[in-house]
Amino acid sequence: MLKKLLIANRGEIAVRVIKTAKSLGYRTVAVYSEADAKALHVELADEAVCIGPAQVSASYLNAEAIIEAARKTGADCVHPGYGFLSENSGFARACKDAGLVFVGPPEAAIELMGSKRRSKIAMQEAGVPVVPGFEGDNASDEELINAAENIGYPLMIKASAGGGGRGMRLVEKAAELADNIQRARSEAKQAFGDGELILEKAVIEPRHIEIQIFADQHGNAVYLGERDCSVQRRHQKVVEEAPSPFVTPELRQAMGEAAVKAALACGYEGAGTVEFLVDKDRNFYFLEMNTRLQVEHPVTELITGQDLVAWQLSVAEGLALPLTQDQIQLNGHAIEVRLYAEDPANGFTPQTGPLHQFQPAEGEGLRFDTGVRSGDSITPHYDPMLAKVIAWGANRNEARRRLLRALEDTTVFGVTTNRYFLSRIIADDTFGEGEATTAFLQQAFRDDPSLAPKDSSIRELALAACVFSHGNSGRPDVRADLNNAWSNTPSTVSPMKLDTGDKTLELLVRRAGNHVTVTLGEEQYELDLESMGDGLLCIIDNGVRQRCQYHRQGDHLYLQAFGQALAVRDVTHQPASGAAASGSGRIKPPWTAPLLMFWSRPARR
Ligand code: MV4
Repeated sequence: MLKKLLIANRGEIAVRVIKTAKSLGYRTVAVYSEADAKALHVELADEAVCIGPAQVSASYLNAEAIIEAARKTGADCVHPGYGFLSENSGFARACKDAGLVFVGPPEAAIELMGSKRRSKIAMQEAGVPVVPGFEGDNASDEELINAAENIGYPLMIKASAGGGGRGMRLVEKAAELADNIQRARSEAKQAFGDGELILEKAVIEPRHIEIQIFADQHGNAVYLGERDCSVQRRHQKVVEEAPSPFVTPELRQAMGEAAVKAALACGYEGAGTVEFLVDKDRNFYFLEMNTRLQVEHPVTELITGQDLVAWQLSVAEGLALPLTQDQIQLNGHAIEVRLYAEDPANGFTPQTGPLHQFQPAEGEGLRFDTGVRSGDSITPHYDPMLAKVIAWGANRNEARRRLLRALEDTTVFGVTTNRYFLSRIIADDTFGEGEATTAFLQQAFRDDPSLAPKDSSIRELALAACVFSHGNSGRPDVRADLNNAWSNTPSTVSPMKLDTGDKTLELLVRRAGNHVTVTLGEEQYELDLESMGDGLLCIIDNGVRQRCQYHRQGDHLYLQAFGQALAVRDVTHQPASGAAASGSGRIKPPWTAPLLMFWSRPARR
């Protein structure tokens, strides 16, 4: 009987695994780097061992330190999560040698699937369709060039040791072949220490559809439907869903059976994913097999009602699969998006810094898988994914609607995120029709407003002005306060300077009772302030009552309104930059005393 599980990972997947392990009665051991001492996965585990400094090569990739942590704590099994050492056959072997059960497939299967060339040959022999091409052993340039004549164009050159789009080149015509082979070869040597290349006919605008499989130690294997991961950006998955809107019951069965054949052919055990390219005529081709639990496994869990981590632990312990193929039923539709601390308007640059507030939305059919909470910092050491936001619905549009609401109602204050970009994709008509291929983001979506820097609207700025001018942050009883302090003061006009990061804007804020008029250059915007407090601002805009969330930290304000986020700083009282900025720092505001009383009322505390 297995009793104590060490989770050789961090972040949301460590948290995810710990939750199931605990619920099944396992003791859990977290490992962590010095940068993660206060991380959620460490807090949730029963025991935790520091395995080294922040950089991954010294901690989460440090197999020896991890195995030593297992020995010290008496763990009897190791879950590798995804990434890091999860597909490292040497680590699987080292676990076994140390007397630990590796919650994953046998080393030989990991190793085989690590070679594009060998896995393709093995799959072809097992009767799994593969993309027509050439898989010669350590083929020379000349052999590749000769083989290309029979394949035709366009074709793909792929590094045998590559994967996930790395070491791949598209060649449109024969004249470009030799040069591309040379480049691909030297890149592959550089990146993987192995220059072996294969050739494949290029599939045009394919869909990426993968099959979740499970196998046990008794020769049983099943498939748990597919996931459509066609919406990708530079080989990074952005949206994943199950079932695929493109897959018919017949195609599902054919792909599922092919994936099971793939698993049985390589002596597989545990959770695996067989990736396929699917062309517009619904021909499918084996691409690669991932020998780990994948990031996007929750969508499969939501439509099958199964806990895949529980399945993994059960298979690792030697039990037979919990269900037979005909007991596996798909119910409804699930869509996952990856919420990242990154800036889509600036080339998706990763964002770091304090996460002042992170409040997942709540609602029917929603699941958040996350490894962070308010107060954590997003550091440059690790992947800046904040959460996987997953919605289930009885049908696809119900899942889309719930996911959109979840994205709009989740607050992330402190770092820029891809939240608006994700919302735009889920709301998109092409995506809605189920017509997004792997080319979608690059083609139909390339000019989307979420990908360009945007000036703050006067509407957003007016909301910010309301919060700042009210002079306090987060008290629950501001409605009463508003009525007293605002309604009874005479009408006031005051200037306000807001720094939106790339520019400083000068507003004029006029107030009469709860009626606020904001002017920015030629533009003017009016609203009635209804209530404010507890991070919620309620206004009436043209007769419509609206709510928006905010978080204030001194003169910094984070605001989420109308589906978009805004971070601004009140610089009204800041000294002008340059010579005037020297000295005490604070300069006297230029306006008169009665205004000052109202606008600069000190925060209570
Ligand atoms: C291909 C292909 C077209 N034809 N192979 C990219 C990731 C890597 N796993 C394989 N990839 C591709 N291989 C042939 N023969 C197109 C892609 C591809 C792709 C595949 C899946 C998801 C997104 C993609 C985006 C661009 C290209």
